[in-house]
This record gives sequence, structure tokens and C-alpha cells, in this order.
Amino acid sequence: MRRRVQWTAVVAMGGMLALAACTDAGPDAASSPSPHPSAVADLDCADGQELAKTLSSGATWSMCWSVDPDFGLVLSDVHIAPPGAEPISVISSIAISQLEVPYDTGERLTSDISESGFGGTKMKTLEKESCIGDRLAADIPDVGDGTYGKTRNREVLCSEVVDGGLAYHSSELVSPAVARTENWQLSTVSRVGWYEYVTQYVFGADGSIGVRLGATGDLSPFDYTDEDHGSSVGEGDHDHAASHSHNAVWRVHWALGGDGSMTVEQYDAAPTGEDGPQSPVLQGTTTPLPNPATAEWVDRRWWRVLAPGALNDDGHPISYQIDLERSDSFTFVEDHEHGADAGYDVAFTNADDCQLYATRNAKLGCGDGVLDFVQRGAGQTLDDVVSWVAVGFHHVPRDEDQSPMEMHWQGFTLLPRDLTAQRFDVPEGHEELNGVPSDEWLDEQGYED
Ligand SMILES: [Cu+2]
Repeated sequence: MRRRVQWTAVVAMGGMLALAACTDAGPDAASSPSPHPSAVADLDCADGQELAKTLSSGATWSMCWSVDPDFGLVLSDVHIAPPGAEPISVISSIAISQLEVPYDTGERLTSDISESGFGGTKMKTLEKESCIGDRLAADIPDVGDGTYGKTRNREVLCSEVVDGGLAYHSSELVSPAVARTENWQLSTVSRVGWYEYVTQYVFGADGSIGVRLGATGDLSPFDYTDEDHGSSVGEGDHDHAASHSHNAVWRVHWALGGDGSMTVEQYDAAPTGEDGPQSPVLQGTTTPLPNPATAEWVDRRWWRVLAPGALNDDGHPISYQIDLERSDSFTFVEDHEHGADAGYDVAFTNADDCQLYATRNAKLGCGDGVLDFVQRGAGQTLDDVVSWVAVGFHHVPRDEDQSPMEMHWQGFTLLPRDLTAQRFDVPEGHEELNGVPSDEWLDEQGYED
């Protein structure tokens, strides 16, 4: 059976005006009249508490939160309601499921979630300074390291709405529009050993969910080694703090579209070896993953979870993309003469005022691009370094890790793909842009056929 998810008309909003109107219009801001219908899911948070927030786009997130002695912050029954629409079920529950920390010396391995846990006494009571939003309390049993004691009501969850930067910018002729966006951050802090881990979920006004693990606190005082297995964090070439890995795995139990069945697809795009008149031809393929499977990331690969029985207004099955935030390596088309695999994730050269363009630098007269710069500079000692980053957590301690350690983050993003037929907050005058623009629209924009 195919269900069609019915969205009512998208609420057209005028850029910054809408932001101003909606910023304080969260469901918990009961005194200010909201321009949007209530879109909070009907939740039964038996083991937890309900949370909801309407963001700049007019979309409303709602869910339950609780604290598990091992997994720490657990979010469940996560729903999103696009502006003017009913809540859509997205996730049944999400939490970190293990954090393994092996040291490069081979002499220490911890499995922090199963051995220590992020909840119980490990979860810290938040201070005013750590949270610009609301500090929310839950009953936290004094569980930790096998000890059981009282249950205390403590403020452990930070709920804060932060500016998310530019939402969109359109300078088109008829309906220019610009707006900023908001993120709703839910965070807890857990101290395990010498480290303090921030569990953070970032719910975007665009329907995205950022899943983050931040680490601060202090380096282990007992894990110092030699230069082959660590790095010097004290004066001179001494005090090598051991390198180590933070291997985190989150469990995401999906409930996309509600009770219906879900499927998984892997997307890949690969060069065909053929060239078009302007650029190489790539073939995009979607491979169903019908059975339980493991998969590895390669360039241009991503996965999505679909609810095939729930369609958006374009008739597309709603889905969420799993974005590992690995950058796609590439070789510039104009560098193919060096070989189609000559691309780089990062390159280093000495600064040269006539090496400014990564490709097409010939007009400046000292090499066509980065690969040329690297070749030409091969005999040089790097000194006045320029990084050419085409961007991809193994923690090699830095001097800045003392003390407390500068925050380091790892994570991924869950991105709606075809959840709605258009962006959540279509500004006035952009409603018609859904598919190939009409000739009429092109005329209005001053384009000629
Ligand atoms: Cu570390």
C-alpha cells in the first residue's frame, strides 16, 4: 500500500521578516502567538520527557529525551513537521552505542560506553556558563562504576537555539530573497576518565540532524610515550603524549514515515571513461541494499534510508541521507593530463605570489596549477607553507590540548532527501520553482531562449 504524505500549502515567508516572526515562536514560548500551526507530535514519552522547538523555517521538531546509564542522552520518537504540515516520524531512537579508545602504544584500550557509560554519575550537572539556552533536569540515578545509590534530579541537558548562518541567498530579478537559519542544539557532558565528552545533536531548520561527539577535559596523565607513538606537549622534545583513536559508533533506529517498512540504497557515481564536449561523463547508480550489509565510503558515495510507502508531493519516496561528511576527492578536469587519478586531498607548496590559482594559473606564468607547483617545487624545503586542501579522528595530541583540551569534534549529518517537494521555507515568489523552470519564469528573469 502506498501512502501519500499530504503536506498543506507551504507557508510563504519573507526572509528576515519570517525569521523575526518565528525566532521566539517555539511551542514552549506559550505567551507569544505563533504564525504557524502547532506541529508537535503526539508523543508518549513513557521513559523520558518531551521536547519541541519551532525554528526559523517554520519547521517543528518534537521528540522524547532520557538518560541511559550506559548510552547517556537518548533521543526517541523524533518527528519533524514541515511548515504548515503534520509531523512526520523520522527516528525511533538515536544514541551513541560505543566509544572505543585504543592508544597507539598498544598499552591501553577503553570501551567507554560499555565499561563506564555516559549517564549516571558520569553525566555532569551543567553550569550557567556552559549553556546559553535552557538547562533541563532529569532524574539521574547515581549509577557508575558498578555503584548504586540515590537518584538525583539534576540539570544535565542543554537546549539552545543558535544562529546557523545563511539559509539562502537569491539575487534573482523578480523575487530576491535572503534569510538566515537556526539550529537547535541538544547537548550533555559526560566525564569518562580524564576526558569530558559532549554528546550533541544539532536539529536544523532545514530538517537535517547533526550528530556530534566533542571531546575536552585532559589528556591521560598516564599515557606518555616516545616520539614514534605520541607527540611532545611539553617543552622541547620531551613528554610525548600518546596518540590514540576515538572510535565512535552511533545507533540510529529509524522510523521514517511511521510504521511502514523501510529500505536502504547506496548511491555511487563513477567516471565512464568517456568525455563529453566539455567534461568527463559520469554514471550515477543506485544500488538497493536488500540485506544486512557493511559498506565502506569511497568518493561520491552515500546511503539513504527510504520509506517507499510514503511519498512527498512530487511523488518521491521520503528518505534521509547518511552523510559521513567525508569530502569527495577529485582531480580537476584541467589536471587530467597528469592522469585521471592525480587529484589530491591536500597539497603543500612554498608561497609564491605568482602561484595563486589551483588550475588555470598559466596566465600568471609559473605553472598551470597545484600539481605543477608541486612538481616545480620538488627540490625545495617547505618553509613558507601554503596548504591546498581538497578536504577527510586519530588524535595526535597538540600543545593546545593542555589544558583543558581544546574541543575536538567528530560526527556525521543526517540530511533529508525528498522529505518535501521543495525546501521547507520557500520565500514569496519562489513557489513555482519545482522542476524545470517554465519559459514564463525564464522570461521574467530576463533569460532569452
Ligand atoms: Cu583524544
